[in-house]
Amino acid sequence: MKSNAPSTPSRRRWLAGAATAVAAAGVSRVALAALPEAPQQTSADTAAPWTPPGVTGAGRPYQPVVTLNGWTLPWRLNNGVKEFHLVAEPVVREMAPGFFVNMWGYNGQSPGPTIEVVEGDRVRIFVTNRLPEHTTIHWHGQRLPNGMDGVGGLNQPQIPAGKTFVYEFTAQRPGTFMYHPHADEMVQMAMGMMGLWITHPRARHPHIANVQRDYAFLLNAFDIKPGAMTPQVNTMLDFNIWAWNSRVFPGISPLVARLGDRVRVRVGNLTMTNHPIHIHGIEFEVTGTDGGPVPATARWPEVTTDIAVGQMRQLEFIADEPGDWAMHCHKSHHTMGAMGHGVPTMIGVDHSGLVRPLMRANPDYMVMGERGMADMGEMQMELPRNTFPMMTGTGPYGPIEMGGMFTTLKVRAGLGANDYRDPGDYAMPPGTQARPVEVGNAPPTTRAPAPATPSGSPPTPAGSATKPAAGGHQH
Ligand SMILES: [Cu+2]
Repeated sequence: MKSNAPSTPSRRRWLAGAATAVAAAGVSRVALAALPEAPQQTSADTAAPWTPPGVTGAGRPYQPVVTLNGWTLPWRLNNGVKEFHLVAEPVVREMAPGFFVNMWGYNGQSPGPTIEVVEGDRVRIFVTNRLPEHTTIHWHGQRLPNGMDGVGGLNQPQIPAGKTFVYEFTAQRPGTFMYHPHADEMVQMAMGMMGLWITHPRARHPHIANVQRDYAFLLNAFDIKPGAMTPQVNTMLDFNIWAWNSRVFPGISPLVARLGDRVRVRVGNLTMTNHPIHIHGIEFEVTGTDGGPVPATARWPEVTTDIAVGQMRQLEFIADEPGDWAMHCHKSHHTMGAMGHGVPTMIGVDHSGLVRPLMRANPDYMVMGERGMADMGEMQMELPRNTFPMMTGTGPYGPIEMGGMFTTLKVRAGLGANDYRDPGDYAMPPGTQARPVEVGNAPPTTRAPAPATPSGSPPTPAGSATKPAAGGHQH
């Protein structure tokens, strides 16, 4: 029998069983014929949420997750087991329009596709290694047998280049998880190898609300010299490209919500530093971590929440203010591109006398930054090939002066329930926008007089403190 002959269902079942039996030992050529398809995604657009065909899994139907500039990996059902096929391989990711980077990822993209299952599902994941070196996958945050945890050398032999291994376990806890290699981790994660895993609750869960929109993305960072295409993999802290799902603004899709929707945003951090994620216009609560859902009594309102390295946070809010609201990492360097990195500070430096001689030596010489650096957002300076400007993204009123870890939350009335399309710029009701005013003959500003000391007494000399008199103990 030819190994590529169409398999009968019973043969497929038998082979899947055989593949499980040889977990951590490589799958034979014959068994490969029974592998589930490994769909590829080449577009960096946000894919529509994936709804399983005809089946809703082990539990009730769920609101599927929308992975920002990503997609959900389809599965096939094999004797009640959801089977997935991840292929670890070199990919080219377009991080922003015209900015292409050599990465390592899964199934054509970095990050890899989101795996989306229901609590209690039996899950079998085939992992084919098409990298030039060995790899493994660790299922961050999952309850599973020790031999499925994916730490190369500790829990399993590494998956050699060219081989396929299979992982199998039951998705025990509902929540948001991540996956990434636990093999040559520094290099493989610096190259973009990571993905999201969502487990929906099987039944109504006391600490998990129904939401109308459910977004997910990973924070990741790269060190890519301007003009280069391949990240520096040994960088420890000095990254220059700050990304969400390996995309940088203006390459990041907006989060679109219908007015009044309850919105969940799942954010995981696989960079080398923490990221305070800030959303304008609304208040949110952290309703879950990779450790599980947070009871309502333990939540508090926030507009920024810090997401430490290796952590995942679920933010939830009611989208009850229409508009285009900024949403970004609050570390201001993380909303800048590579060209803002390592530029000398020139504020207050008058180097006008130097410009002419410098331009004689270098006709491309430019004066930058002596009045701040806002000009950089407008400047059409010639960039090295294949990078993106220091500040970038343009709104209806000019340059937004943000790139990297930035996007918008677009809240609109009257959207369709499953309409995730960018609704365009927000039309502000008349009279609700900051505007210039004519100040006429405004009086000149004067420096306020120094405050008088109480009852005209001389200021207390530095270093001596007067103990306030305590009531009832006057001396
Ligand atoms: Cu940040």
